[in-house]
Amino acid sequence: MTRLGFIGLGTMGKGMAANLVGAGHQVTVWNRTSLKAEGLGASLAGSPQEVGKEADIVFVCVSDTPDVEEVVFGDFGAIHGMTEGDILVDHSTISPVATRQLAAQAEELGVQWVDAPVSGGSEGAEKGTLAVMAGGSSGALERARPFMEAYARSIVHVGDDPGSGQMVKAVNQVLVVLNQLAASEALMLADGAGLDLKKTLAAVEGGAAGSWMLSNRGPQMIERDWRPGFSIDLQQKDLRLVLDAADEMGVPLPGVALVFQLYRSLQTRGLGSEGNHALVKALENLTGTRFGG
Ligand code: NA7
Repeated sequence: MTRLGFIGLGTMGKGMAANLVGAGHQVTVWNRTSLKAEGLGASLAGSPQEVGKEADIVFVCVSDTPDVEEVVFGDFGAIHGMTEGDILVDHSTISPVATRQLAAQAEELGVQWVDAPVSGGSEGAEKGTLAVMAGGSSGALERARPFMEAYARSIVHVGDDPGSGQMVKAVNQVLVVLNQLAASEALMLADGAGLDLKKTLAAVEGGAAGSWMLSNRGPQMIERDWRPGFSIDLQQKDLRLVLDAADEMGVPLPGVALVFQLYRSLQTRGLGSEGNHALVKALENLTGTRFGG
């Protein structure tokens, strides 16, 4: 039986780990805040290193590049417990450039690295319907795939080069935030016109204007429910990665740059922990009006 490990039980990781346990797999977990492992039904390790020792495949889902470096290569990092032939699947969204370096470091120790960021929000993690964009060795991905199917509906190998998955996630985030801006402007217009927002949404979501963002976050926006499926702070971290990558390549992304600044204005107002659909509040702040409710 393949032994699994999971490091990082945040909004995304907890749902994913719960689905692995629910599918009957043997899972050893570690989270910096150990309380979050309660009720999961997995064995709790004392360190990421212990997870590495107890598992053949280690999944990681933490916030940002330095956090992955810490839980994998830090003093008590997972890599120190892993052995040749083990696989590390990184579900965090981090820098594609750093991913190449981390994968090379792991490779030197005989550990294969799959960069496999996800999309689908907390709902996707809980319901097991995430979309995974994976880069790195296809052999390693195929070994991990049957387990990942516990929380993912779509798992696409996008390239053999480490970091390809992270680069596709950058592409994904361009689409996510521009859809979010479109949903925000559209609902502001409908609200300004005095339209029934729920009926407006129902009328347009099935046509060419439909999107996951509109159907899933539109109703939350109308209710002014700003609980995060994905927080503004993490969204902003992703946009920084997108803009850095685009800048390096000389690709202009004017729409993303605008959304980055709008989210920045919300962070400055102390709203970084709200959901990314609170983007509409940046538009409200332009006019001093209040949307929906
Ligand atoms: P959350 O809900 O903010 O969770 C972040 C997780 O990462 C959580 O388990 C954190 O532990 C953990 N974390 C963050 N920094 C560290 C360090 N330095 N060391 C150990 N553990 C750490 O984020 P999401 O679950 O929504 O997203 C996770 C990733 O998927 C992110 O890259 C997204 O962009 C996509 P804590 O519980 O705070 O102790």
